[in-house]
Amino acid sequence: MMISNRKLQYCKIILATSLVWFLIDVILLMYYTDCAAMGNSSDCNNKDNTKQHKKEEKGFFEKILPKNILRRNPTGPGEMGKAVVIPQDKQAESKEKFKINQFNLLASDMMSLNRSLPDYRMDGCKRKSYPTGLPKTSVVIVFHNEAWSTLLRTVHSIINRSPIEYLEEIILVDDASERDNTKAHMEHLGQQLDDYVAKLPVRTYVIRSESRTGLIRARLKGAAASKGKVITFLDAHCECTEGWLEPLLSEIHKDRTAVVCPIIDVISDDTFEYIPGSDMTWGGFNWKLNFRWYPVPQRELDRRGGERSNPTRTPTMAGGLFSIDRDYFYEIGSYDEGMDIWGGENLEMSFRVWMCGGKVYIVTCSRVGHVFRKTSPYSWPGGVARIINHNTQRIVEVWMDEYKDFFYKINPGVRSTSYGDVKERQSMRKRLQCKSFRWYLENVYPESQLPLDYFALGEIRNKATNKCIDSMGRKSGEKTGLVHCHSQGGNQIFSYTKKKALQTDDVCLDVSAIGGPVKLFQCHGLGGNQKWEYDRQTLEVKHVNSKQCLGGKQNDNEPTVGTCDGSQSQKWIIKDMKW
Ligand code: LR7
Ligand code: MN
Repeated sequence: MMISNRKLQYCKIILATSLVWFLIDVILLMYYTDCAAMGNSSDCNNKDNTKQHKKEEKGFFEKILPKNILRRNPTGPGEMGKAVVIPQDKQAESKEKFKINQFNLLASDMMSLNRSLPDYRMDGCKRKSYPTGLPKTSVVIVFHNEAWSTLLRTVHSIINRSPIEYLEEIILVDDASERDNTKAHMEHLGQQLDDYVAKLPVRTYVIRSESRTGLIRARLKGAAASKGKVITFLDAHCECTEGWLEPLLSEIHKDRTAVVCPIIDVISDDTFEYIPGSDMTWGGFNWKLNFRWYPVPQRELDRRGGERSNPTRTPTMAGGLFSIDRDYFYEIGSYDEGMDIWGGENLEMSFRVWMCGGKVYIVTCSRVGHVFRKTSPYSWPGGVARIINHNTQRIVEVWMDEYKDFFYKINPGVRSTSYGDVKERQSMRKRLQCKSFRWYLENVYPESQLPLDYFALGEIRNKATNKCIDSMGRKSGEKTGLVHCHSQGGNQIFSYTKKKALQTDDVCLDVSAIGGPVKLFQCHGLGGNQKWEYDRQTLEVKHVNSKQCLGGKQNDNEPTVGTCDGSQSQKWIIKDMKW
């Protein structure tokens, strides 16, 4: 085949252009391929700072190359969000180091502080355009004994993936990390950290608390120092992805009473693989007031107009990652200063914001990764239970009105923990003219695990055996127990709800076959296999679908269902029936 001269000329031009582009690529890659685990190396430090001086040049390249190409180093450990593979001869070391932070520290240290991540956003998000002139944010990150590489990767990911004009500053609050002989591996959180962050291209500084205050008061300290129009809180082991900030700021720009969270993706505590989370979950809680993810109900999907890139209204937030207008943060009562160390502040803030006129959103176009740990690495002065019971009682006493019964009855031991004085928080609630908890359940969270109306909240006692139905602390899908009644509540607390479910915590008595078994199953609120008719005259508890009766025999340690026969074994006392 003949190729015309003109075509040949054309090919040459294309070839030459490609070559130039290739060379630019190579040069840039050499420049931006930072040292893996550059952590302590001052070389890398300097390299980072030269970015600042070469800003013009970088700006120029950023215009012609997409950002993610600039930072791509395809061969490094963990790049593009992949799992880090620990070589055979380092396995033992990795296991040993896991204990320090309760995540694979060696894997984190092997990765670049600037590791690349794919752009996980939905198409609908990539197409969105945001107004210019969004409010600036201060980013507040509190930590106690955090690792260098996770902390600095959080900081780098903010700087790398936010429009610089929206970053007021990054404030690191060191909640009295233990830089002493016993915790020599925390030495990096002192002067070394100050020196490192001083050279970053965004104003970043460390505030230190004299003594351990817990994350809630540490955040208050950071917030007090902040200068931005917006405050963004992050945990100290996060990675922000491309375009995470604009959608958050944009929602606050539209409505200053919006408290906005990104989708929280999972960074594996084992391999540091970046695993995108679902945009179809929202925040809820159970009777014990543990925060839980649940599927977004159809009602809310419809409200979003079926467009998944629109923000989801969420009943509660996870707590660690969110942005809020700074003035609004204070207007609405910031945080409860009486809360210690860890836990509960996220539910407290969620209830407060909704009940006092604000909104809580998950902004599905914003994604930030977080290292989820199975256990916590640090100490809990006075014990985990004491701290959590203390904080949780402060929530229920201030916010939950009569619905606090659920919490107390399922946690009978809690009352022995003191929770300090909540008068100030209660009068703040009055001052802000906040709505009732019932209003919250009706309007914000009708799918809640707390039944809005119920006939009873207590034990279910069998007449023949005098034994009680007991969840045995088991999970959804497992059988229920029938054991000696201890009258202490806890696992023997059930609610007979207005929807005629027999519910304890977020599980309901469920029968899916004639003759049983009686299992615990996630409550769906739709009746079906979870609907029971209690007859206060005959004392029978009839499973509506199967028309069989709940029964309990002396030698059985679980309740059964069978043909209704009017025997004592099929009679039950459901105490405290309200209607
Ligand atoms: O005494 C302490 N002082 C601190 O500064 C204890 C902790 N901290 C710091 C800690 O170093 C970390 O940066 O506080 C931050 C949160 O503690 P983590 O990471 O040990 O706990 P977590 O990830 O389980 O925390 C979740 O629940 C907390 C309840 O108080 C907070 O709301 C956290 O911000 C929250 N984290 C998230 O929402 C991220 C997603 C997890 C989920 C669901
Ligand atoms: Mn965390």
